[in-house]
Amino acid sequence: KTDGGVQIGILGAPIQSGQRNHGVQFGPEAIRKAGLIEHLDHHVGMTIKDFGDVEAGYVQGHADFYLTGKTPLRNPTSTAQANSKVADTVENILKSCDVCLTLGGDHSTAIGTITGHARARENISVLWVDAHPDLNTPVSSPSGNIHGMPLHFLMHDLQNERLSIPEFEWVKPCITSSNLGYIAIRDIDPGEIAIMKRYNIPHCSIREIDRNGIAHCMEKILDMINPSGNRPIHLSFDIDSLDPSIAPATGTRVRGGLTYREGMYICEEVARTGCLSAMDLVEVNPELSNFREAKRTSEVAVEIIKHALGLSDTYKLERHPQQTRLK
Ligand code: 6HN
Ligand code: MN
Ligand code: MN
Ligand code: MN
Repeated sequence: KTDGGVQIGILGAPIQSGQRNHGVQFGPEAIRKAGLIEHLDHHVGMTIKDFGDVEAGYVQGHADFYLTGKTPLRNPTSTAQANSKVADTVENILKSCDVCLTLGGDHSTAIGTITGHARARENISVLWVDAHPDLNTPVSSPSGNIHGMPLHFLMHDLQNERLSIPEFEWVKPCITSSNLGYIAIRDIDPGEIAIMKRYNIPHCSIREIDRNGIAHCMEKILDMINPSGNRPIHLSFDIDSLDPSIAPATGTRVRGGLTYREGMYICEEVARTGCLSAMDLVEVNPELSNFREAKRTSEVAVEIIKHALGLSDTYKLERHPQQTRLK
């Protein structure tokens, strides 16, 4: 870091083994092709460093699983091994960069990114923007897909729910219910509702956004997960939080999602905290729609990232000229 500006490290994580749709491993490529680096480059006070893609090493058709009594836990080996590399790489990137941006891949990738982030920085808070809370345990999961379970590996409160899987042993709990917040959730499994209530996990569902508006919701949720205003924020953005009409190329579409501006507003407010320290942009699957829709989804992903990094014009217009960094 030479100019005192913000250094952004970018990592691709083409992980697909956390779910069963082919194509989500092409998310990083699709987002790059939509012009990510070109859009981020040449901004005064910001340097971009592309670290390429992690080797995800998934063998198609290779399906190991654990029987949990109800559904099998799918692909634990591939998912654990790829995420272990993601964790090491994110940790490393954060040694030289202010912000690490990871392009998924499915949302199991957050096991790696949050672990790496928590190793590199103390007291992180996680803002989970998603149609789903991704809080299932192997037993509560209706699908056996690990992308619906990343947070149970990471939360202190849920360690008793973990299966003992040797490949996942490196994952240590690093977040609690007071530093995790949800926004835009609307498709929540019964086991997830029970956990959210038991541990009082901060959330603004899509219904609360309907009722109180996105501005109020962002104020509330940021205040809950980052009351002192100085914790490093991990923004985990699942593209399916947006309405499927805006971001159709994704594996678990849920109607009634965020509008385009609501999605961008969430990111602008994160930028405004000046605390963004790591970000995931996950679940873009260019194979699940036609070419035009896939392109549109990737372009929206680029916009989401730009807004989170404080590069939207609307945000710049409002920003005080004295403010440096992302604030
Ligand atoms: N995602 N709750 C469902 C499940 O299978 O556990 C859906 C999970 C979706 C996960 O979108 O990242
Ligand atoms: Mn998700
Ligand atoms: Mn989701
Ligand atoms: Mn559901």
